Amino acid sequence: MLAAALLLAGGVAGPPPATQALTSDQAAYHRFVKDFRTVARRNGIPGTLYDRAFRGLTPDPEVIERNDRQPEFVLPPSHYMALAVTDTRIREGRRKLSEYRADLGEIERRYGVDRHVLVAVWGMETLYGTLPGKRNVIRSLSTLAYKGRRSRFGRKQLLAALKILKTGDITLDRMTGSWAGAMGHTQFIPTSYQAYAVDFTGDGRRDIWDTPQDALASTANYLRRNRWLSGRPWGHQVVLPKGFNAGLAGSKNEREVRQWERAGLRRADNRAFPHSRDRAYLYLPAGARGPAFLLRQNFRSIMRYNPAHKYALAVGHLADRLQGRETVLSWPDGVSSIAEPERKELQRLLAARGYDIGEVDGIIGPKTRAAIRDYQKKKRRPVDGFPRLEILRLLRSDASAGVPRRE
Ligand SMILES: [Ca+2]
Repeated sequence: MLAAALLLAGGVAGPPPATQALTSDQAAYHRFVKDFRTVARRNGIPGTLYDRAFRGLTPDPEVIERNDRQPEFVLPPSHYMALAVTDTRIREGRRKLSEYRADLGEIERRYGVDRHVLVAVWGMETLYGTLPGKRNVIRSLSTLAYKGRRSRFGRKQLLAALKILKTGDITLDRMTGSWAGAMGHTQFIPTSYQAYAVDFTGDGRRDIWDTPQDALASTANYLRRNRWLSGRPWGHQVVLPKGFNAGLAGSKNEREVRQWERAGLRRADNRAFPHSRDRAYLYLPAGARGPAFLLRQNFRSIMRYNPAHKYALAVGHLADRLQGRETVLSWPDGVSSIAEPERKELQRLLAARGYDIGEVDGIIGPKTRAAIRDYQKKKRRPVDGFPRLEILRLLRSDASAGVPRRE
């Protein structure tokens, strides 16, 4: 009650909805903020800084919602790649390579990490800084910290975030990030920031929020400190010989590249394997009939950034595309062949059937996915909400047959 009263006295915009659940939620939040102050003080955070950081804060309902939400489905690698390595990301990435040519050259010299990989991480994380997340990091992290399944993570990151504020690298109002507290151009969580962020520009501030050069150098430092090998590729798309034993795939079955060569693997682009004494493992994201990849140490480094194969594969593939290598990725279901014009066509056809898909922009967001799922249900197809070529074909044939719109 007291906390709720304090909350209202704190000048929060508008009274909270009069539900008991929300009131007790906010009371619990304010109890947490009060208790955590002691923890922060013990860790060297001045009380004045703490009070300023929490002034007027309430738990962020969207963070609670995102934290509670179970992933509806997991994107299979083929879909993920198609949505990640887009024409826009390639075009914008090449523009950034040219815009930051000199700085990237210096970052490469200092850290030994390939500029194309750095720009690819930047593109994957925030679309080159255009989607950095605009949430108050202290609010997001304290919302995660006070209850729910990420409260340990939230507490640890919240403390780190307060320490960053104490250093003066960033001001409170500029410390923004994603709902999970990932910050800046290349999305560092506070503890990663503390461990790896660098001041590339030499102005005394490690500014990953507004200085892309600091963010790129910080990412290079992160990768190098996570065992990046200078001058080595992340891996290669490969072609398996006929009758190859797919049981040899998997990260536990690492061997020298030349041993894979002897087993009959060759590169998809027919070039020779460099550094053939390095170790690599075989990855088959869509089974034995899909594309195959030999993954090296630098792939593992990228996975330290985000521990998902498909993420690191998208970074590696995007990096290859940025330097003009046209890797051919063919997937059994042909999904990756759905390019932007087809995605827009798919959206137009769904809209014509009465679905609310938002804007026809070629971006498969929540509304388009929901529409695809509904359509799949009606068509008695597996319901996964993905822009398959098969779905586009069905929509086209429905459209030409004049199938009535949905009610
Ligand atoms: Ca700086």
